[in-house]
Amino acid sequence: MVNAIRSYPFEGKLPPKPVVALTGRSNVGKSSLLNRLVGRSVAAVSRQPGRTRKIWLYEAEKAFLWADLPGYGYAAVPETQRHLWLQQNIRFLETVRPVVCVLVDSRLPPQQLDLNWVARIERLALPYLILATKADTLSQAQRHHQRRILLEAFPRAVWKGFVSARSGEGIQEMKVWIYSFLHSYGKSLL
Ligand SMILES: Nc1nc2c(ncn2[C@@H]2O[C@H](COP(=O)(O)OP(=O)(O)OP(=O)(O)O)[C@@H](O)[C@H]2O)c(=O)[nH]1
Ligand SMILES: [Mg+2]
Repeated sequence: MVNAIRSYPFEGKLPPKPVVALTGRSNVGKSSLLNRLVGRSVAAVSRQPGRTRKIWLYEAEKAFLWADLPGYGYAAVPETQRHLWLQQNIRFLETVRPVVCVLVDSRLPPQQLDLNWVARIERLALPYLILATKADTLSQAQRHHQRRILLEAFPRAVWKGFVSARSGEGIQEMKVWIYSFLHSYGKSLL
């Protein structure tokens, strides 16, 4: 059972659970990954960047809520709209303080926008994972190459992994990792 609960800013109270947020550039595969993670097509997906226009929260796990965010860096919406999305994403990080999944396209070198986003997350002292998406499209050689690049570009990520919403690669590992992380993170906050 998956409840798409509400969009941010919230009305009323949220369940008192930590939040794990899926963030990244437009079209990197956030909503597709969310659907795979919860095992149902609850979030809208599109080939066109800029599909997700609000921050949506989903209640699918016992221990935490998932959040699916609008992407950053989509050039085909007006600058003012992009700015608004970014401001709202930042406010969400500041107020909700989620564990942040930063999705990066596994076929591309680290993008400046991703590095800027990670720098913001680090300034807020939030834990973040790097998830290299669309891994089903990579050859073994590309994967090897990309692994090295990601290790160098994001040394302070608490976890890194290849994921694919299409093949399911990395999904279970990622979930197991998040559960165990929240377990110890929750304790460390006490
Ligand atoms: N090959 C492959 N394509 C994928 C995968 N995940 C997503 N895609 C494709 O990437 C495109 C964008 O997917 P979305 O999930 O809508 O991306 P998003 O990051 O939520 O995009 P915005 O909401 O616009 O920011 C779609 O055409 C998906 O079919 C994957 O694991 N493998
Ligand atoms: Mg989306």
